[in-house]
Amino acid sequence: MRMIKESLRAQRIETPSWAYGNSGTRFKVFAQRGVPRDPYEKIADAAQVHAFTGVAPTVALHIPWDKVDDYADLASHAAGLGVGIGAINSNVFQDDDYKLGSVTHPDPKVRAKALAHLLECVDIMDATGSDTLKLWFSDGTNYPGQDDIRARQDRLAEALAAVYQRLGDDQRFLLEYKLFEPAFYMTDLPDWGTAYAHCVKLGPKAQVVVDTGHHAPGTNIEFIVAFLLREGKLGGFDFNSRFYADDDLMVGAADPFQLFRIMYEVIGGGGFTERTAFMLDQCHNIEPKIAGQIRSVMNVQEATAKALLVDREALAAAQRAGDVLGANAVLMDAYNTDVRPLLAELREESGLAPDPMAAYAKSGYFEKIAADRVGGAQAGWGA
Ligand code: PSV
Ligand code: MN
Ligand code: MN
Repeated sequence: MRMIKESLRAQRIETPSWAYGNSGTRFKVFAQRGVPRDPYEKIADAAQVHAFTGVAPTVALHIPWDKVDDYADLASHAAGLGVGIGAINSNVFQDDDYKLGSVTHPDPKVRAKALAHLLECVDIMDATGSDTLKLWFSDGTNYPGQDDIRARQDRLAEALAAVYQRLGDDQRFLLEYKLFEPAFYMTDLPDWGTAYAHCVKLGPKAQVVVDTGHHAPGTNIEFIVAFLLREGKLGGFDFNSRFYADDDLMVGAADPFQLFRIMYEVIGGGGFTERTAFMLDQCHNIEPKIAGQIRSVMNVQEATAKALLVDREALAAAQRAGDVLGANAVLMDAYNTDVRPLLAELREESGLAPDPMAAYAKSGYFEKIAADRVGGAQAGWGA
């Protein structure tokens, strides 16, 4: 139990700046009271999540949603609040120029513009001390014949190589794939295999990030995790839940068992280290933002605790003996354990309140920001 507690205490979960702003669907963005008006306030909210959970010490930025004049100043603001800047997320999907793609666009001028943005993101990493760049491309086509699939792969490879060249010694990029949306016929980076192949060609500073909402229904995500870890190519996660498509709901809400299975593979595959980025990529359309993030962090902690509880010796023995039911029972025993008392105890041992949700509600922070902040900003996504 001591080892399990130590592992849980060392866990690091990164929250996304865009989770704190107003968001919604393409039908409606619901404005909430108290949402941040600028990146400085988003970071202040992220610091609250860390203050009550103790395991969320970094916040990811999305550029240009979090554009500021002085990124070093933003990083020191974060440090002053007890958090750091995590992954820098690029954005080559919201300009009119990108209608037919960004780095895969048929027009070299648009490709050059997209690449310049990606390189600017590395400059922002330098200024903030971030070591991780996250690349997601909305590139793809809507109709067969619209553009040449292989030529687009060549253009993608060229851009990725240029970004890779620009990375410093301690920096890396995480390449994100997504099955579909906004492109509906063909996506240029649709799956882990495509992302993996590009990363393998480039080298160790290119790794794959698994966004749990980016797969076809029924996909065995833990298999992907196990495979990528085995190849040294799992860079991290964008955690969220989905019922249908890229729903961006709170992680562990739709399928806590899947989250447990993923964490089980992470731990077994040696991925439970600081080299794996455990990030949330969620939008809270109808629920309160900070509380939604706290709940999500707790869901990841619970899945992790259960995965750590698996009796791996008993499991290996059952597997060696070909005991199908016995092996499954070992896994299910861990999953069915109520780990909430363990986590409450752990928090108290670290000087935190045992129930972060209740402690945050009691803190009065929400009432304060609701009174202070008028006209909060949109997250940028889901408009
Ligand atoms: C795309 O759906 C995505 O998952 C990428 O990570 C984006 O940067 C993010 O959503 C924005 O919410
Ligand atoms: Mn994502
Ligand atoms: Mn997504």
